[in-house]
Amino acid sequence: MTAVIDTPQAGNKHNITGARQAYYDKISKYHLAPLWEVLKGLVTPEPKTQMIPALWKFPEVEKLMLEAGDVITAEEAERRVLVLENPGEPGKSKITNSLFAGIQLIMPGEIADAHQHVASAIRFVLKGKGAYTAVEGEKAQMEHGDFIITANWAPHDHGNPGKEPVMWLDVLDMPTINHFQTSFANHFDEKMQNVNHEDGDSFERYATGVLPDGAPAAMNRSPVINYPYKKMKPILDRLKKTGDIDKRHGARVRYANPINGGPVLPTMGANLALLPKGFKGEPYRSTDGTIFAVAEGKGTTVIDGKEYSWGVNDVFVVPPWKRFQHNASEESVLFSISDRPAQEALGIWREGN
Ligand code: 1HN
Repeated sequence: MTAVIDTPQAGNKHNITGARQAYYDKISKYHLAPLWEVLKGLVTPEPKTQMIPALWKFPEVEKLMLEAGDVITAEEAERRVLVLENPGEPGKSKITNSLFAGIQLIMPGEIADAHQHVASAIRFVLKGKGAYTAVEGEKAQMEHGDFIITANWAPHDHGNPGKEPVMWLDVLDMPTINHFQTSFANHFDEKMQNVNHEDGDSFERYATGVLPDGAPAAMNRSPVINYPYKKMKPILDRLKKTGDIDKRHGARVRYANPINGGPVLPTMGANLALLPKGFKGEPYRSTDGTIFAVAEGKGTTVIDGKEYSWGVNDVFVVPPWKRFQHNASEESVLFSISDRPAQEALGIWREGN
């Protein structure tokens, strides 16, 4: 038998390429493919992402969003949301590989009907007063900076009986759910769900140092519907006052599930951080691509060597493992959300500088 040593070293490159290609063509008919041709792209020495850093300026988004108010009603749209598309992957309805983000508008007098789905959602309220989100029987009045959760399969509807347009940031784990191809959804016949818990009920019941007697010992999502900004901001002020300021993140709290201290949702976790005026953060990176929304203040964040200037209600995204560093020219408050809880549950989360 004549063995042809088809290696580039043998100076026979042209020949092997042809032979290999013929082999690849042949095996493809059996739905087989050579791992060795793709291995380096699959198992990379460092996280690789097609996502790129991006920032959405609120004044621009607000103007375009209000135009959507003229073009389509909330009823027609079901949800009047402008998707924040990562420019690295337009058309995929993703801001990171695992998360969806959008800006939602509800005009005075409108209702966004009750539905439920497997994807979990959070709202971070940007602008306007007088709207509510009803979740699992609690009607949460929405105010700037409020952080509202809608867990897997929780019925939810929105309404605006007030006088102003109301806008918020929606973040959903939808790309994660669709990665597993496990999406279910259901629309209720009633436009609005029955509300039997007053505004703030779940916060007072679960997040003030006591738990209702008999509360479950294990719960993989928080029972709190709204973490109001009015209650969170003074905690940041306390941290600042005593100098509890992380060199990378500022004076930061993590929104917690009061049942077990864990993240608010198994797929998404959020933080709120105060950056004192003049704060110049140390560089940081982590494997959880992170979405930031500016609750207060003004500053810049350098992401992967490029500077992004932000102001109130701007939203920006730092893709996985991209180094970032915050600077605050005014005292600022940054909300952030990522898929860190999901990565931690799988043991794959890493951080560095
Ligand atoms: C959704 O149900 C809402 O309920 C917002 O407000 C955004 C994006 C994708 C899929 C479902 C909402 C959404 C969504």
